[in-house]
Amino acid sequence: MSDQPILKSKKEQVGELRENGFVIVKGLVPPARLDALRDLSKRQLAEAAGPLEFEADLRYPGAPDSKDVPGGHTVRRLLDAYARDPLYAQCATSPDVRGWIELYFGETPYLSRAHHNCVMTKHPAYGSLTGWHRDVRYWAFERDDLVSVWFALGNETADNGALWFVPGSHKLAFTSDRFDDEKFFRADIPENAALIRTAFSPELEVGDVVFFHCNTLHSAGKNLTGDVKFSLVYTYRGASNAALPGTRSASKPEVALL
Ligand SMILES: O=C(O)CCC(=O)C(=O)O
Repeated sequence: MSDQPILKSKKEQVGELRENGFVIVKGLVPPARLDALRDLSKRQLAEAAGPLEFEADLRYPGAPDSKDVPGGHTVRRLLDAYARDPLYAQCATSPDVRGWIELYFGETPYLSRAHHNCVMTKHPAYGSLTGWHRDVRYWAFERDDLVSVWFALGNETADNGALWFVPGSHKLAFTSDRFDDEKFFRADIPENAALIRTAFSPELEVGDVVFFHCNTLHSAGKNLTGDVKFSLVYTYRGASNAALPGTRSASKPEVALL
């Protein structure tokens, strides 16, 4: 028997995304580019290069209460990755990413610069956990059919705050009372808790990429290790699925992946 991993075709990977709501793709980003992206992200974090989102801006569990207390300037996101350095833009629009996402949508993909479009930095101290949610909660497009692409710039495990997903949850219809006022999926409702028990946290190796649907329920824990975790995240839509005029989703020019 061979020890070689079974490599899935792009078509099979897209099928897995459709079926499960997420799929892990290995080796989509060349190692040299990954090293450069990680070094760049570390540098930009050290320089506190703006625009930034701070943990204290969102105050999720584990975050400081304000910017005026210890840890108040812990960065959660290096925002607008696409514009902050050509290296990030190249990654977002690379032929490999475009080819993959085009196969999923079956039409020209567009990169949203209004959603995600950031490097997430999860810190051991003052880094927060993110509750169960669907990414679509604050987005407004003609259809709920967008895909987020998460590039692991280092290894990601449950210990350092990796993502958890509820397989198949992108296909489920929920009444609004299953979510709280901030559109987090309520873990105190028994039916919700039963679904959450089916969640899975894929271990990511540096360079792994997760594609996940905007309706897939996911969460992420705190970083219990000693090192900051870096992940680059972008969101794409198909050409026929426009952002609704006047919404935040339509607030920034998008990038067509031609
Ligand atoms: O890394 C995390 O805390 C999760 C981030 C996330 O799910 C999101 O920003 O939508």
